[in-house]
Amino acid sequence: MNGRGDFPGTPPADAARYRRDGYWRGERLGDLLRTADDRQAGKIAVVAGRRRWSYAELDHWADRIAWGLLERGFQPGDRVVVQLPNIVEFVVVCVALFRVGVIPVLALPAHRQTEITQLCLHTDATGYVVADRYRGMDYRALARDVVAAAPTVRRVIVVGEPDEFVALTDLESTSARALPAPDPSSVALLLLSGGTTGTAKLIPRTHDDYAFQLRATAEQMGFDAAGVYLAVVPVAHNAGLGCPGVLGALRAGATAVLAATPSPDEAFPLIAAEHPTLTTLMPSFVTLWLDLAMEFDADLSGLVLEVGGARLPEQIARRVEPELGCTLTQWFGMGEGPLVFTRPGDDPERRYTTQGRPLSEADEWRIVDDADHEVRPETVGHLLFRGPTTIRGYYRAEAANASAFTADGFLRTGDLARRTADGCLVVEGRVKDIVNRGGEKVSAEEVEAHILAHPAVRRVSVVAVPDRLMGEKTCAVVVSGAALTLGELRDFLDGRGVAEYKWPDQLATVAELPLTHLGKVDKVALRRDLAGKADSRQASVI
Ligand code: OOB
Repeated sequence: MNGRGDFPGTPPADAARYRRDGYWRGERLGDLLRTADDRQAGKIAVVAGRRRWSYAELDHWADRIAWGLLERGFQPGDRVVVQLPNIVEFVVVCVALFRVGVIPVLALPAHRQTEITQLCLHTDATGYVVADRYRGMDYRALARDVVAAAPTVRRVIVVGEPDEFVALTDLESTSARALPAPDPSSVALLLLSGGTTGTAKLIPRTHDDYAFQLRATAEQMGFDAAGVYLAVVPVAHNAGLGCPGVLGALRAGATAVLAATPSPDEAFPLIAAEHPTLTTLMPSFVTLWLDLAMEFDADLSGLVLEVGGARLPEQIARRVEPELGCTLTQWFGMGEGPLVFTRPGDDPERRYTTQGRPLSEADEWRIVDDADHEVRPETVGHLLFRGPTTIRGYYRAEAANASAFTADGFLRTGDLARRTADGCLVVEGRVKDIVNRGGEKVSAEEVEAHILAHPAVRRVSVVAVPDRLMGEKTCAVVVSGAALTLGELRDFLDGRGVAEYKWPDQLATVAELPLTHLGKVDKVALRRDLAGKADSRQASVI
């Protein structure tokens, strides 16, 4: 166990091996933005909107926030929930927290009262950082509800107008103090898992392992100080944060450009203005970029795309390079640490049809049958994963840990995959009960629990239905005692403070849910029934 028994860490023998072989090098994430020479100090680190910040400016800003956090009594090891969009403050706040050894818990801007309160309670968070308003949402109102429900949250820090809370500008301090030097093997940040359970599981990533991920992904993508990384996905998600993402760009001494969304009307002008060399996209947006590239007359040459988070259909993959003029790499990644991807120099067939090879030689992966026996190449099975970036246990989740890992420490990814004859991974499906909605993961169990609280609902099952743009959407299949519309159901979830991306896109009412011989809802049969009804246009799907 690690961090006062909060989670099982990497066993000492494996940790020693990862250090001996140079994967873990004792780096600290708080050293991001520090500048080795004067030329680097003046270089642009972050671009957002019309503003540009140099390494030196952000380095000093992060120090002032770090000093302010210490002045206000934040201690190394404390947890602080950070819910910020793609703005420069996300970067300086995270780096300041790393410098103090306070652990950011990275929530998504889409999360609402239910999710944030759960995160605060689960981690005993002492602080919560928000923007005042963002895309029509007042996060101070959200903070009021969270503080009332989670008493450990002593301070809410607001980027912008603080109302009764503390403004980030007031928290900053100019009185320099010695900063603690967190142990590189300690937890640097907590990421949210694309979970399967009723509440999100938290992923403890250490300075050592995350620094390795930042360094190795950048190197293997050919991304160095001359690079420009464009962040169009939420930077709070591992894909845009650390593969190499915004933090990897800063570690490499490169420039990170922050965009609010991947929508072509924002992304394409930014690409024309800033000439990024690398960006990360979920497959749903690849389709949208292909649909609209002609209209915008976009020139994407010189850009490498990292596409992952959900299945990229082969026919879409094959269109990317001829139609967009950029280089495609496919990624299979998880917040839990496994990273498998094609490199820009890989043969095009490999890049169009597989998710490539793992990040490091020290990564071990197995494809197994239901009895955990390894299967032959080209045979589909369960993907298990272990290595220097992959966690050995979730944070404060003893029961989930017992089933999510094998006895010898492999993560059960919940994904179905095969290994090609030349050693590449191809993801073929999954067994875990989630809806992968354009890369955003929705736990069926979590949504079912919320819907079941509706007085008209007797039984419910939440399943994925295919969607051209999003890949999958969410369908709630209910047995109800009274009339219920999709709108009413969505309003109900809104009222419960559930993030909008988890609300069902469709509602189907049925007389009974099909059951397996064990008495559990038979989701395979349910999906088949839904598809059949949709085909014959008899569905009560709204
Ligand atoms: C990324 O991370 P998460 O934690 O949001 O989601 C992980 C899950 C995987 O277990 C798998 O079910 C799905 O997302 N997934 C894919 C995939 N890549 C991820 N399913 C099919 N094909 C793929 N290529 O999604 C993530 C983290 C870092 C980099 C990229 C993606």
